[in-house]
Amino acid sequence: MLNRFSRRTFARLLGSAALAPTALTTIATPASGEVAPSAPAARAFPKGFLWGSATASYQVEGAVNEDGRGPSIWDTFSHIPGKIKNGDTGDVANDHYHRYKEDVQLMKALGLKTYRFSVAWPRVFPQGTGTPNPKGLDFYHRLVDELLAADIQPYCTLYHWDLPQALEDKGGWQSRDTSEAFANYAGYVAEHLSDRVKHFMTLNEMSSFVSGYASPRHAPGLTLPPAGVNQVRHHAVLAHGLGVQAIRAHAKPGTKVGLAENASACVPIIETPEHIAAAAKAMREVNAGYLTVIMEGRYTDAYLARAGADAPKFTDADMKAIGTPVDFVGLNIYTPTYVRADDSPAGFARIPSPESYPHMMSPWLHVGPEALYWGPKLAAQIWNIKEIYITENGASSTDVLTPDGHVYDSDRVMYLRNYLTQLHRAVSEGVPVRGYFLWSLMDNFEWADGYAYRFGIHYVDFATQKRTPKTSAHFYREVIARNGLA
Ligand code: GBH
Repeated sequence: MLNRFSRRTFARLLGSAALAPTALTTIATPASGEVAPSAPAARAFPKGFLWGSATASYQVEGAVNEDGRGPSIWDTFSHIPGKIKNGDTGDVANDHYHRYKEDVQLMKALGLKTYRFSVAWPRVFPQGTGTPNPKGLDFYHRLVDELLAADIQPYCTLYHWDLPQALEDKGGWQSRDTSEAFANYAGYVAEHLSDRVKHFMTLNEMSSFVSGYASPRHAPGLTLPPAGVNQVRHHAVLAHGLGVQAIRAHAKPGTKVGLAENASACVPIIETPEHIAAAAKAMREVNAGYLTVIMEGRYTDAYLARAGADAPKFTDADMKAIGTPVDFVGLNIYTPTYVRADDSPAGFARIPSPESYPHMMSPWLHVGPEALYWGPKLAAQIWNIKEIYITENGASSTDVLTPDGHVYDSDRVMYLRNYLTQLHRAVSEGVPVRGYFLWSLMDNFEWADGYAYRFGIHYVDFATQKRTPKTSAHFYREVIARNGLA
């Protein structure tokens, strides 16, 4: 699996004292006879490719009771005994609310071109609707200013799952009013930040927060019957559509609007024309309740047929709003959905991952680098998308801090190199991927898994809040500096 660069790297690693931040230049400095650093990277990305990293409000901010923030469903949920591994909560998390300047310096040291963060709705509207709380928005003004001073473009997500508890008390995403409330909030934030933020994403991973109404793992932890879940899903896509319209109505001209969606990235099991055609069919149908309805403005016949009597209730006006054209599409891609051609009317079948399938520390995180090729390629083809970002990609690991203060996360480096190689394959063919956001800048609150599963390229000691760059941070810094993989 290791390519030439990595063998060289690891050979050197074995012989070198350590990958200390200073020693790291050792990795970057070519030994005599090797390619000079000024030579173009062997697997170069297009000029101006936006290398970024991502986090989300509840996962990093902490400061849950400060400056008038209202409670969110994740505050409530994480305080229910037994819901989160080790009884963890996001009360303090990475204390990013107070340490954002230091964190922007981490980004700067990496050479990030862009950073994706999310706004906590209950900071801005503590009750979800009604009177805004200026102190809450001030934090994002400070953060955006700090990013711009460091020459890092802010990409802003408006909803990364921290619904104001006051709205949940009135039905949350079961209620259509929540979709309207979201649009109001989104328009308000865009109005105030769009003089400096040029890219907004409405919702992060609709299927993930919709799952909070179908299973006990995510907030609010309800288990509704299928009709209820389908209605929640409809309200999610409706919130997106109304949000796009509200942002356009209130933002400065030139503001771009999209979303960050974990559409299943369908991968043909074998790269032959028949399996590729099956993967394209699957990509539309598997994502019918989310990305497909947003891109097409209608539910597919098969989706409605599958739902039968449990289909969501909707109006023509809803569908028009949902299908409001977006400026870009963000794809969060971690795992592949393998597909094969078959003779069924659908023309495809999904292949579940065998028990033995390689995965990262999170059991769901199956490793399939081709997802980063086929995901954006098929999406661009099917919906004629002109601007795509990989809004998340990354890996969880055990990440042991060695006594000499290093984290040699060779598993994450291998994961990233293999995925980025497939992304390179896509952009080389002209798939319009403009940027990539690595999840995550630093270890953080991993929802139901608490702080046990680490996704960062910076190690965080949650007792001291010390951040330490892992080997993957040094790897990523090299990728960014060379705008390529070797
Ligand atoms: C993203 O979710 C999130 O946007 C981000 O906040 C998160 O930290 C990151 O990825 C890493 O997880 O546990 O079997 O019920 C990734 C997609 C969808 C994966 C929900 C986990 C739950 C599977 N996630 N899924 S299970």
